[in-house]
Amino acid sequence: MKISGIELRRIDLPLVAPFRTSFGVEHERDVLLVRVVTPEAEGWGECVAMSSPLYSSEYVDASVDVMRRFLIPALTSRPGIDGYGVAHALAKFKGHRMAKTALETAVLDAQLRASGESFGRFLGATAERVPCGVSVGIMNSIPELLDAVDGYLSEGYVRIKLKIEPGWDIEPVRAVRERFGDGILLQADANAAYTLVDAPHLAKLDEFGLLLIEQPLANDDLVQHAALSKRINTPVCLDESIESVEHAAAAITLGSCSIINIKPGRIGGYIEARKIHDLASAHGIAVWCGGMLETGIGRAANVALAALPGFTLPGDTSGSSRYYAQDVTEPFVLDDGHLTVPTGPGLGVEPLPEVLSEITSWTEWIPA
Ligand code: OSB
Ligand code: MG
Repeated sequence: MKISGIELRRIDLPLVAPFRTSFGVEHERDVLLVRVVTPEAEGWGECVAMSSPLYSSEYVDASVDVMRRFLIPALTSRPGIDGYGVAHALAKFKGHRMAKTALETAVLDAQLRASGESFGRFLGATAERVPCGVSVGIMNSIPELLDAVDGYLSEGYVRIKLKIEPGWDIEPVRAVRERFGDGILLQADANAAYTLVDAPHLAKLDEFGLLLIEQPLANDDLVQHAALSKRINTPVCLDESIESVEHAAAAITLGSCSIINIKPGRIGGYIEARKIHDLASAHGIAVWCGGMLETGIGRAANVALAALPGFTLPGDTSGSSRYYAQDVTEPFVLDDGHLTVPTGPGLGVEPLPEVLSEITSWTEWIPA
């Protein structure tokens, strides 16, 4: 495939409600979209970096800069590039996995649109629809939290994830368990807000029968996660710590986690995501698909990934309306707690042109 050029496009999407985590509050999503143009077809990718480097070191301005100066020239200078070649062509540039994922996805989308194959089929999806969980932000009060959870359960979400931080952990989890009972699938996500000194405190979550606790400790601390795993009964799941298949192999060997949250943007692409899925399956480690408040573009790709057989836990693949009043694509709508895997060529969805032009704040065309 010969790339004619790549368009970068920044859009602003207001969230339906502020989303608060232990690292900050989001009121709107500042999204960088990538459009790869080839003579045969065009393809889209979504960069999941956030405005500030709070979840990881990546942030949108840096993604634009590294794409424009390094990543895009390395792709457009290769006449025969295809989806499988992208990671290799970009490997010499360290980090910036979210930027690399957006480019790889857009190249794959173009390639698959040209060949008529769906993203799910390309990845090896085996399910036609996937069960969906929802990630519930930190709230101002327990009654406010219970109302939010009640609303999501009425909409059909099959699993609730509560964001936690020191001062908002045991009591909100207890309140949700008491109100909604032991029948709901419940888990917590700390986004690295604790240290190993907090192990006795985190052990107080043991009585609530959580599916897992996600990323309790620092991003770069596999050894202490292994120590924590021995001191609490709740299964430890890693998010931020796993940026590659090598990290996943190390975490499995060390016993740092028994479950992995796979977010393609965090690990450099959907092909790397599939490698982690395969490795985890071989070791009996459950995986599920995380999210980064994606628009319909990133959501389509995540839903396809979540349809692989090792994704045995519900993902943060919520419906469009959980995030946005107006999504960039046709909305993903929950049906009996599930989303349907798109079956059209490539991602199977594309931005609605009128919506896109309304919310675009900036574009740049980078010719080959
Ligand atoms: O840690 O999983 C996380 C959103 C932004 C950054 C990090 C995380 C999240 C979520 C929301 O939990 C997942 C989603 O619904 O997209
Ligand atoms: Mg997380």
